[in-house]
Amino acid sequence: MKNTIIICCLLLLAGCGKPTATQVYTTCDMTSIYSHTSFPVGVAVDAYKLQTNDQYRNIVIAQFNSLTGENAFKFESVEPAEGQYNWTETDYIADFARQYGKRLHGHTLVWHSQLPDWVPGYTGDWRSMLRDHITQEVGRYKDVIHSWDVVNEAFNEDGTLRSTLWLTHLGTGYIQMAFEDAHAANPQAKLFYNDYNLEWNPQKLDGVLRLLTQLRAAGVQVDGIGMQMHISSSYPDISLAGDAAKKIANTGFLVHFSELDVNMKEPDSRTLLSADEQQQQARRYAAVFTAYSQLSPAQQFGITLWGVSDADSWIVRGLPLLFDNNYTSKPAYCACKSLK
Ligand code: 9MR
Repeated sequence: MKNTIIICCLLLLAGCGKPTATQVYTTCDMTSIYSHTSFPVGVAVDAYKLQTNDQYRNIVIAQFNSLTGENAFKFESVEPAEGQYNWTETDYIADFARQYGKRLHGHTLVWHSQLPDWVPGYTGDWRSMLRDHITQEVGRYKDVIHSWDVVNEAFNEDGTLRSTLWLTHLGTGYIQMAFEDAHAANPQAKLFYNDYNLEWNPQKLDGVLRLLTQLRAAGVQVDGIGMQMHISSSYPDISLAGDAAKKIANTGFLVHFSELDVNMKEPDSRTLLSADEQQQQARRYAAVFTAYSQLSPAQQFGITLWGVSDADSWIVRGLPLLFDNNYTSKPAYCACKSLK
């Protein structure tokens, strides 16, 4: 009897140290998120909000050590008319990064979306047009942007190349051209390919890895892959994302969780999640940060949140970010700082 009691006590004690599936995230101190991780933690920013919204600006300054322009650096914003560049917002973000010593990641040089109206009907030399755009943009921010999403979302879900204007006018070599142009404009910059669903769709990931590996073998500089990580409260299983990230890392590329948010798919127009939903979201964030932290440090480029507060998110009614509409931190914020 005595022995049975001792064994029971030992078993209970052994169980104490194990993380429970129902860990509750409540409050935490407001020290920067990145001081709790061994990798950079970034956020997508908007120049106008940085200028006009103090709460937004203060959170960006205090919490993150890496920035991505959410829309400012896209083709449509930067070159609205052929050869005529608008650097107002990009310069603002670049100056902000310089002033506060934040890493700045460039997003994005070549994408089928957010192209200005003049591009689809362009009748000149597409090769020169692409080169000029990349050379101007990468060259201008050489001192402050040390990494770029050179090509964004160029693959279909089945791993084949997406049919885009770039493919139509420049052929399958356009991805190589873009990486070469970016490298020529800033040989020091780390160059990324960025896409969504890589976290759970192996067909798509394999297509991307096949092409990027070929480019590397041909001597083209390709440094990393951005897994966007627009995930929801239930999908995908984070272990799938962790496996995909390891596969990328094992192929020798840096891994960037480049646009992380956790869509809670609010059916109505509530502006706050219930306590249960907040915990559910927090556990998703904790799992993502944990999976990322398990990558080899040499392959970790960092995790970037796709916006500051729920009010800033591109997802309408998803309440997907770390701060609520009033810029108050959510349990998800504490979950990102709970890495052991
Ligand atoms: O968050 C961005 C949103 O404000 C823009 O309206 C949208 C335009 O397409 O782009 C959003 O960001 C996208 C990113 O540039 C590429 N991956 C998907 C992101 C969400 O749509």
